[in-house]
This record gives sequence, C-alpha cells and structure tokens, in this order.
Amino acid sequence: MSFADSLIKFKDVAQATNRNLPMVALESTVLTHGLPRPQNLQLARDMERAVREEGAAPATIAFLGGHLHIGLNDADLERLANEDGAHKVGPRDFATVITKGANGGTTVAGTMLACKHANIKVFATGGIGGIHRESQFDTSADLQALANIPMIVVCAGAKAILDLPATLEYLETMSVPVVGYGTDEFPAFYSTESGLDVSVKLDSPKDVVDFAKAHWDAGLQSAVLVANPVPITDAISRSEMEPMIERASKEAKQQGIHGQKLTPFLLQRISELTHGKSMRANLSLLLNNARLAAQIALALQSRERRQLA
Ligand code: PSU
Ligand code: MN
Repeated sequence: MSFADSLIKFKDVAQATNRNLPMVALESTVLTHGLPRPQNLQLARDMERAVREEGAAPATIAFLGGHLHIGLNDADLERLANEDGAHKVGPRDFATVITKGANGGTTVAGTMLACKHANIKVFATGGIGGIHRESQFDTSADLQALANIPMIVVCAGAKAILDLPATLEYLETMSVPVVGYGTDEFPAFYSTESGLDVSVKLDSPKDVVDFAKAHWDAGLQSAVLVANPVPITDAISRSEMEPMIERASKEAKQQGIHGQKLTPFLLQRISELTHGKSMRANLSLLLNNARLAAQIALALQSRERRQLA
C-alpha cells in the first residue's frame, strides 16, 4: 500500500472535493508553535473562513495520531492548538510522527510535502523559513521544499528574523521565482519594505497563474513563491523592527537556543518587545495571504477548465 492510501486522511475535505471547490492548503506549525494561545486557534479559524469567503476550500494540514490529515475539523483544530506535546513537523520528521503515532503541526516544507501527496497546488502561510543570521548552517528545509515541489506558495516574505539577502540568493540558486504581488520590493514579513528586489512583479491572481504555468511548462519543478506585503495599516517599518530583531537574536544566542526552537523563541520575544504590535501584523498578514491564495486557487481552476473545454 502506498503512503497515500495507508496514512493520509481526507475526511474533512470530502465535501469540498465532491463540490469541485479549489483547495487551499494551510500550514499548522503556526498553530502549534508560531502563535501563543488563544490567538493561535482564533487565527486558524479565521484563515479557514477567509478562504471560504473567497469561494475556495481550506485544507489545514497536520498530523493526528500519526496520520497525515488533509483538512481538519474544528475539534481537531482546537485539540492541536491546546496540545503541549505537538511536534513541529518538517519533511525530516514525517517518519518520527508516523512511527510514534504522534500529533504535530506541519511547517511550510512539511505542508508542501503533504500537498505533493494530496495534489494540492496552492498554499498560504505567513513567512517562509530561510537562512538564519547567527548561524548560516541553520537553513530551513522550507528552501529545499520550494526548490523541489511545483506549487504556488503565498507568503508575506521570509521571516524578518532571517538573513534576507542570503535567503533570496539561495532561492535564485534553486530556480525559485519570487513574485512581488503588487510590489517590486521583497516584503519583510512585519514590514512592506526590505530594500531587496523580487524577480518579477505581478498584479492579479490570473497573472500569477499564467506565470506559474509558464514556469512549469519551461520544464522546471520548483515552486513559485508569491510575496504578498502585509496590509499597510498593520505594517511596522523596518527601522522600527530591526533593533528588536537584533536584540531577540542576541538573546537567543546567549541562551543557546537553536534548531527547531529558534523560530518560536524569536517570534515570541519580538512580540513582547513590540508590546503585541508584531503579533497584530502577523495575524493580519496571515489572513491577507489566505485570501490571496484562495483567489489564486480559483484562477487556477478556471484556467484548467478553459484548457479542458
Ligand atoms: N513564520 C511564522 N511563524 C511560524 C513559521 C513561520 O511567522 O511559525 C514556521 C513555518 O511553519 C516555517 C517554520 O515553515 O516556522 C520554519 O521553521 P525553521 O526555521 O525551523 O525551518
Ligand atoms: Mn532551522
């Protein structure tokens, strides 16, 4: 029996599949490790609602009892949001949670691997992982997944805590186009500006879909990364953010925090240092990305239907 048959559960998206709704994948590390309670559960529900309001179907992806779930019901979301022992699951960790029968939130890379099995082409997240500032060997598996899994990933840039120039260079090396959605500048998660260029600026969901098709038709297997700036009303300027990021990064180094624990530590510490302002930006950009991903999924479905007709 293949991985898909034995381990994947599609039960909470069956209705959407029957109705032929385009699917948008949502990650769950943000729920288990990225945001504090109770904002995490609220946000997961709000993202699902935002996708539905646009006319698409959300599929939050996570491991429950060692099974990979494509789509969670509300009780599952609640259970994951309040569980202390949930794993943070990247591709490396699939076998761990499967063999332990454990629960876990999938990272961007883990969610992309799940999407490959489930044939989902559009995915919304907050910020992708990348190359860390203090130790460049800490390079997120998200970059590897973007290099190898052909799908459209909507984010608000890479997490601002990272070495952004190095992260963009890596994406270029791996032939991952970085689309600025309505912008020439790579957004920096909490901030709309970074001083860094995207590889192409596009202005509509249809243009994103046409671009992605052209990219894959050219023979590439990499993802198309859509960088959608945080809504301006919730954005925080880079100059305001930088000192906080520097400070949190130094503290992490002093306390010897690294590996999987680094991102959750930094996000939490920066939220404290900004008195919650960074968290508001984080929630706002996640919702904004869910909406755009839904619009892109609809545009992709109509393009595929036109091609069949
Ligand atoms: N961005 C956030 N919050 C998060 C993450 C990203 O604002 O929780 C998560 C994503 O799931 C991403 C992961 O895939 O952090 C990257 O972790 P690492 O740097 O350990 O690869
Ligand atoms: Mn890492």
